[in-house]
Amino acid sequence: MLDRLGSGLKDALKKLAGKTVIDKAAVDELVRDLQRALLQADVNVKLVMGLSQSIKQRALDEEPPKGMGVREHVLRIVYQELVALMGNAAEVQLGPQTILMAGLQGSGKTTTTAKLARFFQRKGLRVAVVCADVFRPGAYDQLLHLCSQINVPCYGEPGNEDAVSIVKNGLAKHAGTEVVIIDTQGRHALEDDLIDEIIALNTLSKATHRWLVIDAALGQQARDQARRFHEAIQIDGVIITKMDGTAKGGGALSAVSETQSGIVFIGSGETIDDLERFEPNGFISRLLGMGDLKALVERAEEVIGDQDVDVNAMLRGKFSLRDMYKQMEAVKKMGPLKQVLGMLPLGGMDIPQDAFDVTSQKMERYRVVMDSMTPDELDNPSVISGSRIHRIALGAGAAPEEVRELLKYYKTMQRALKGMRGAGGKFNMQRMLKKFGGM
Ligand SMILES: Nc1nc2c(ncn2[C@@H]2O[C@H](COP(=O)(O)OP(=O)(O)OP(=O)(O)O)[C@@H](O)[C@H]2O)c(=O)[nH]1
Ligand SMILES: [Mg+2]
Repeated sequence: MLDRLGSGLKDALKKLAGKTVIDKAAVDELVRDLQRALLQADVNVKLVMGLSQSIKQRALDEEPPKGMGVREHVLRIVYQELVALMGNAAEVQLGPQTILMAGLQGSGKTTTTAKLARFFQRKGLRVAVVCADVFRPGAYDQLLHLCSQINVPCYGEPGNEDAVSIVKNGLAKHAGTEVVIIDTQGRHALEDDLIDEIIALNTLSKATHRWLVIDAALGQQARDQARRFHEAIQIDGVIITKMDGTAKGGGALSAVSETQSGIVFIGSGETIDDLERFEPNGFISRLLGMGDLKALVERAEEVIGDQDVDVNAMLRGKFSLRDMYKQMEAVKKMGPLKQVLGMLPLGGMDIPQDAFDVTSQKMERYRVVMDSMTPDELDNPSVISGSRIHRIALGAGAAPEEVRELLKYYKTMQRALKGMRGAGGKFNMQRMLKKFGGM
């Protein structure tokens, strides 16, 4: 589901990036493309219309902040509006707590209980689970089996039909454990006795959190379910499961975001590790192909912070070998260049593949070659002629071919950066990092 929605949204932004002017017609077209992508993902029509309205209005009425191009401005608005559509993320605390799981039959409660146990275990907390499902045959065995894979104790009393007493005993047994997760029974529909039971379990356990598990395939119906459970036990977090298997995930996500309970996690597969923390910014960034901008900003700042590296050199017309040298040093710290650029919201611009085809070993060789250049050669690579190539090669213990190869790589890089600048309008990396970092 997410792949399809993501590519729909990305295509819309790519189209925008390719436009020569960003006028009303361009914004209208962008909004139409966004609408199509969102509606296909089952997002509620009213929500889509609301989002369209705000994007149009803001794109046309709001002045771009000083120094920001219209393109970046519109992109930023789209990003912000999509994040707003996802609502607030619910809190996850990493401390002692009791979590009560709720949800209809087959929604994924038991699987998610084990996934959560794994999540908290990974955070260094001691976890235990209690099986309070007295409805499904084999419920205890199912949970026990999952928990044995991760060495988490699982309390249950197969045969006992009173969920309340099981939970009471289970909590007593695991009184010293930091995180206790209670798996409960599910029914086909919201029956009264299911609701009565969950209320009783909530009262008895004094649960710190009441998390509702919802199948993404429900689409927009997720809203009613979230509301009903919220009325009963004040759900303070929703987990949407099976996001890997349905085209309706966008509907479930946006429908829940309309309720008072935020989304805490997303289930994206059948194995115990297929659980992702839900965070609207990161989620939308990834959908739009922006990668994790925050992580990039932090990494870039680290690099800029402890080295005298002018990141802008990468993107300025004037890009010398010295800039490339510095950049290689920076990139060594930031990670592969391709990955770094992949994190930037370039709207999926095409950057020539060979600009990245440089292994770290090769970079190291290039550095040695550049170390044998004069300052003038580094600043003005155009002065490097045949005889200089031989001198540089000799000094670096390299073959002249290697020097030529380096110069060729430098030219490819320079062209790629110029291209980026052309396609992205006035593109200033530091400024942009700052801007997106602040969103
Ligand atoms: N693909 C996929 N399957 C999932 C996910 N979460 C759960 N499932 C599957 O959904 C089915 C039902 O999951 P359970 O955890 O047993 O659901 P439940 O809510 O405990 O069901 P009851 O105990 O009957 O109420 C199982 O086959 C799980 O493997 C998910 O995120 N992705
Ligand atoms: Mg179950």
